[in-house]
Amino acid sequence: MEIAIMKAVLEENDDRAREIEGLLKEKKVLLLNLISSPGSGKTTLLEKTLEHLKDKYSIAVIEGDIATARDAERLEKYQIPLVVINTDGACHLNSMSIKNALDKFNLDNLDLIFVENVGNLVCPSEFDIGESAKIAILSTAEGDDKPEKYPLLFRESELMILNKIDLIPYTNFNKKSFYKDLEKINKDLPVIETSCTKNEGLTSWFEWIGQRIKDGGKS
Ligand SMILES: Nc1nc2c(ncn2[C@@H]2O[C@H](COP(=O)(O)OP(=O)(O)O)[C@@H](O)[C@H]2O)c(=O)[nH]1
Ligand SMILES: [Mg+2]
Repeated sequence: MEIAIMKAVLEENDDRAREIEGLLKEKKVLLLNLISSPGSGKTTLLEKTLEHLKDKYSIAVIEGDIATARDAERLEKYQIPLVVINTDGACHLNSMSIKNALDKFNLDNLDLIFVENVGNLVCPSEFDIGESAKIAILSTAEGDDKPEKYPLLFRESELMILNKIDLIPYTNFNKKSFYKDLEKINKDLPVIETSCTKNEGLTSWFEWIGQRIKDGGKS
Protein backbone atom coordinates (compact mmCIF):
# COMPACT_ATOMS: atom_id res chain seq x y z
CA MET A 1 0.00 0.00 0.00
CA GLU A 2 2.74 2.43 1.02
CA ILE A 3 4.74 1.58 -2.11
CA ALA A 4 1.71 2.31 -4.30
CA ILE A 5 1.18 5.70 -2.64
CA MET A 6 4.86 6.63 -3.04
CA LYS A 7 4.75 5.60 -6.69
CA ALA A 8 1.70 7.81 -7.28
CA VAL A 9 3.39 10.77 -5.58
CA LEU A 10 6.50 10.39 -7.70
CA GLU A 11 4.45 9.98 -10.89
CA GLU A 12 2.48 13.14 -10.19
CA ASN A 13 5.72 14.94 -9.37
CA ASP A 14 7.29 13.83 -12.65
CA ASP A 15 4.22 14.82 -14.71
CA ARG A 16 4.27 18.32 -13.26
CA ALA A 17 8.06 18.51 -13.68
CA ARG A 18 7.69 17.78 -17.42
CA GLU A 19 5.12 20.63 -17.65
CA ILE A 20 7.56 23.01 -15.94
CA GLU A 21 10.37 21.90 -18.22
CA GLY A 22 8.22 22.65 -21.28
CA LEU A 23 7.16 26.02 -19.94
CA LEU A 24 10.74 27.07 -19.15
CA LYS A 25 11.89 26.02 -22.62
CA GLU A 26 9.09 27.94 -24.28
CA LYS A 27 9.81 31.07 -22.22
CA LYS A 28 13.60 30.57 -22.43
CA VAL A 29 14.07 30.82 -18.70
CA LEU A 30 16.88 29.00 -16.90
CA LEU A 31 15.95 27.38 -13.59
CA LEU A 32 18.85 26.38 -11.35
CA ASN A 33 18.12 24.08 -8.42
CA LEU A 34 20.66 24.65 -5.63
CA ILE A 35 21.00 21.60 -3.39
CA SER A 36 23.17 21.09 -0.31
CA SER A 37 23.17 20.36 3.41
CA PRO A 38 22.08 23.17 5.72
CA GLY A 39 24.89 25.68 6.19
CA SER A 40 27.09 24.95 3.18
CA GLY A 41 26.50 28.41 1.75
CA LYS A 42 23.49 28.40 -0.61
CA THR A 43 22.05 31.70 0.57
CA THR A 44 25.48 33.34 0.75
CA LEU A 45 26.18 32.22 -2.82
CA LEU A 46 22.84 33.70 -3.86
CA GLU A 47 23.68 37.00 -2.12
CA LYS A 48 26.99 37.22 -3.99
CA THR A 49 25.35 36.21 -7.26
CA LEU A 50 22.55 38.76 -6.98
CA GLU A 51 25.01 41.48 -6.02
CA HIS A 52 26.97 40.75 -9.18
CA LEU A 53 24.35 39.75 -11.76
CA LYS A 54 21.07 41.41 -10.86
CA ASP A 55 21.63 44.35 -13.21
CA LYS A 56 22.84 42.13 -16.04
CA TYR A 57 20.02 39.58 -16.00
CA SER A 58 16.43 39.55 -14.84
CA ILE A 59 16.52 37.16 -11.88
CA ALA A 60 13.93 35.67 -9.49
CA VAL A 61 14.40 33.38 -6.50
CA ILE A 62 12.28 30.63 -4.95
CA GLU A 63 13.31 30.00 -1.36
CA GLY A 64 12.42 26.57 0.00
CA ASP A 65 12.51 26.18 3.75
CA ILE A 66 10.90 23.91 6.30
CA ALA A 67 9.78 26.96 8.29
CA THR A 68 10.49 30.71 8.37
CA ALA A 69 11.35 33.22 5.68
CA ARG A 70 14.79 33.99 7.09
CA ASP A 71 16.73 33.29 3.89
CA ALA A 72 14.25 35.30 1.83
CA GLU A 73 14.65 38.21 4.24
CA ARG A 74 18.39 38.15 3.49
CA LEU A 75 17.60 38.56 -0.22
CA GLU A 76 14.90 41.23 0.05
CA LYS A 77 17.39 44.06 -0.33
CA TYR A 78 18.06 43.05 -3.96
CA GLN A 79 14.44 43.88 -4.85
CA ILE A 80 13.93 40.89 -7.10
CA PRO A 81 10.80 38.75 -7.44
CA LEU A 82 10.96 36.36 -4.50
CA VAL A 83 8.66 33.52 -3.42
CA VAL A 84 9.01 31.53 -0.18
CA ILE A 85 7.79 27.95 -0.01
CA ASN A 86 7.49 26.64 3.54
CA THR A 87 7.31 22.88 3.33
CA ASP A 88 6.00 22.51 6.88
CA GLY A 89 8.43 19.76 7.78
CA ALA A 90 9.00 18.14 4.38
CA CYS A 91 12.69 17.73 3.55
CA HIS A 92 12.51 18.74 -0.13
CA LEU A 93 10.59 20.82 -2.66
CA ASN A 94 8.30 19.12 -5.14
CA SER A 95 7.28 20.16 -8.64
CA MET A 96 3.69 20.97 -7.58
CA SER A 97 4.86 23.72 -5.24
CA ILE A 98 7.39 24.99 -7.80
CA LYS A 99 4.60 25.25 -10.40
CA ASN A 100 2.52 27.34 -7.97
CA ALA A 101 5.52 29.58 -7.30
CA LEU A 102 6.21 30.03 -11.03
CA ASP A 103 2.63 31.23 -11.50
CA LYS A 104 3.55 34.25 -9.38
CA PHE A 105 6.31 35.35 -11.79
CA ASN A 106 6.11 36.95 -15.21
CA LEU A 107 8.23 34.45 -17.13
CA ASP A 108 8.26 36.67 -20.22
CA ASN A 109 10.48 39.09 -18.32
CA LEU A 110 12.84 36.65 -16.59
CA ASP A 111 16.19 35.17 -17.67
CA LEU A 112 16.99 33.15 -14.62
CA ILE A 113 15.31 31.61 -11.57
CA PHE A 114 17.26 30.21 -8.65
CA VAL A 115 15.64 27.65 -6.39
CA GLU A 116 17.24 27.31 -2.97
CA ASN A 117 16.05 23.84 -2.05
CA VAL A 118 15.50 22.72 1.53
CA GLY A 119 18.86 22.07 3.22
CA ASN A 120 19.29 18.32 2.81
CA LEU A 121 21.82 16.20 0.95
CA VAL A 122 19.42 13.34 0.18
CA CYS A 123 15.72 14.03 -0.51
CA PRO A 124 15.87 17.06 -2.89
CA SER A 125 17.88 14.99 -5.39
CA GLU A 126 15.06 12.46 -5.61
CA PHE A 127 12.43 14.99 -6.66
CA ASP A 128 12.67 16.35 -10.18
CA ILE A 129 11.29 19.92 -10.25
CA GLY A 130 11.69 20.43 -14.00
CA GLU A 131 14.91 22.37 -13.42
CA SER A 132 17.37 23.22 -16.19
CA ALA A 133 20.17 21.96 -13.94
CA LYS A 134 20.82 20.76 -10.44
CA ILE A 135 23.80 22.39 -8.75
CA ALA A 136 25.41 20.52 -5.86
CA ILE A 137 27.07 22.61 -3.19
CA LEU A 138 29.37 21.10 -0.60
CA SER A 139 31.44 22.99 1.93
CA THR A 140 34.84 21.76 2.98
CA ALA A 141 33.86 21.67 6.67
CA GLU A 142 31.36 18.87 5.90
CA GLY A 143 34.16 16.44 5.00
CA ASP A 144 35.67 15.08 1.80
CA ASP A 145 33.75 11.79 2.08
CA LYS A 146 30.31 13.21 1.28
CA PRO A 147 30.15 12.53 -2.49
CA GLU A 148 30.77 8.85 -1.89
CA LYS A 149 28.26 8.72 0.99
CA TYR A 150 25.51 10.65 -0.84
CA PRO A 151 26.19 9.79 -4.49
CA LEU A 152 22.81 10.58 -6.08
CA LEU A 153 23.15 14.37 -5.89
CA PHE A 154 26.66 14.27 -7.33
CA ARG A 155 25.54 11.93 -10.11
CA GLU A 156 22.58 14.09 -11.09
CA SER A 157 24.17 17.54 -10.87
CA GLU A 158 25.59 19.42 -13.83
CA LEU A 159 27.91 21.51 -11.70
CA MET A 160 29.37 21.30 -8.26
CA ILE A 161 30.43 24.19 -6.09
CA LEU A 162 33.03 23.30 -3.48
CA ASN A 163 32.55 26.17 -1.04
CA LYS A 164 34.46 27.40 2.01
CA ILE A 165 37.85 26.61 0.54
CA ASP A 166 39.16 29.28 2.93
CA LEU A 167 38.52 26.79 5.77
CA ILE A 168 40.67 23.98 4.35
CA PRO A 169 43.66 24.86 6.59
CA TYR A 170 41.44 24.39 9.67
CA THR A 171 39.87 21.07 8.63
CA ASN A 172 41.09 17.63 7.61
CA PHE A 173 39.48 18.03 4.16
CA ASN A 174 41.68 16.12 1.72
CA LYS A 175 41.30 17.48 -1.80
CA LYS A 176 43.09 14.55 -3.37
CA SER A 177 40.73 11.92 -1.95
CA PHE A 178 37.74 14.20 -2.60
CA TYR A 179 38.53 14.41 -6.33
CA LYS A 180 39.40 10.71 -6.49
CA ASP A 181 36.00 9.76 -5.02
CA LEU A 182 34.15 12.22 -7.21
CA GLU A 183 35.73 10.78 -10.33
CA LYS A 184 34.29 7.37 -9.46
CA ILE A 185 30.78 8.83 -9.05
CA ASN A 186 30.65 11.34 -11.91
CA LYS A 187 33.85 11.90 -13.78
CA ASP A 188 32.29 14.58 -15.99
CA LEU A 189 31.08 16.80 -13.15
CA PRO A 190 32.75 20.20 -13.35
CA VAL A 191 33.76 21.61 -9.96
CA ILE A 192 34.19 25.28 -9.10
CA GLU A 193 36.06 25.94 -5.87
CA THR A 194 34.76 29.00 -4.08
CA SER A 195 34.98 31.00 -0.93
CA CYS A 196 31.86 33.10 -0.74
CA THR A 197 33.19 35.06 2.22
CA LYS A 198 36.58 35.78 0.62
CA ASN A 199 35.13 36.25 -2.87
CA GLU A 200 37.21 33.50 -4.43
CA GLY A 201 36.21 31.48 -7.49
CA LEU A 202 32.97 33.39 -8.01
CA THR A 203 33.94 34.71 -11.44
CA SER A 204 33.98 31.15 -12.79
CA TRP A 205 30.46 30.62 -11.36
CA PHE A 206 29.19 33.82 -12.99
CA GLU A 207 30.76 32.75 -16.30
CA TRP A 208 29.12 29.32 -16.06
CA ILE A 209 25.73 30.99 -15.58
CA GLY A 210 26.40 33.38 -18.47
CA GLN A 211 27.25 30.49 -20.76
CA ARG A 212 24.07 28.58 -19.81
CA ILE A 213 21.95 31.66 -20.49
CA LYS A 214 23.69 32.12 -23.84
CA ASP A 215 23.01 28.47 -24.74
CA GLY A 216 19.31 28.40 -23.86
CA GLY A 217 18.10 31.76 -22.64
CA LYS A 218 16.41 34.77 -24.18
CA SER A 219 18.43 36.23 -27.03
N1 LIG B 1 34.28 30.54 6.05
C1 LIG B 1 33.27 30.58 5.19
N2 LIG B 1 32.01 30.71 5.61
C2 LIG B 1 31.01 30.75 4.69
C3 LIG B 1 31.26 30.67 3.31
N3 LIG B 1 30.08 30.72 2.65
C4 LIG B 1 29.12 30.84 3.60
N4 LIG B 1 29.68 30.87 4.83
C5 LIG B 1 29.00 30.97 6.14
O1 LIG B 1 28.34 29.74 6.41
C6 LIG B 1 27.14 29.96 7.15
C7 LIG B 1 25.96 29.31 6.44
O2 LIG B 1 25.76 29.95 5.19
P1 LIG B 1 24.35 29.98 4.46
O3 LIG B 1 24.57 30.73 3.19
O4 LIG B 1 23.29 30.45 5.39
O5 LIG B 1 24.13 28.42 4.15
P2 LIG B 1 22.83 27.65 3.60
O6 LIG B 1 22.16 27.05 4.80
O7 LIG B 1 23.36 26.61 2.67
O8 LIG B 1 21.98 28.66 2.90
C8 LIG B 1 27.00 31.48 7.27
O9 LIG B 1 27.48 31.86 8.53
C9 LIG B 1 27.90 32.01 6.16
O10 LIG B 1 28.42 33.29 6.44
C10 LIG B 1 32.62 30.54 2.87
O11 LIG B 1 32.93 30.45 1.68
N5 LIG B 1 33.57 30.50 3.85
MG1 LIG C 1 19.96 29.11 3.13
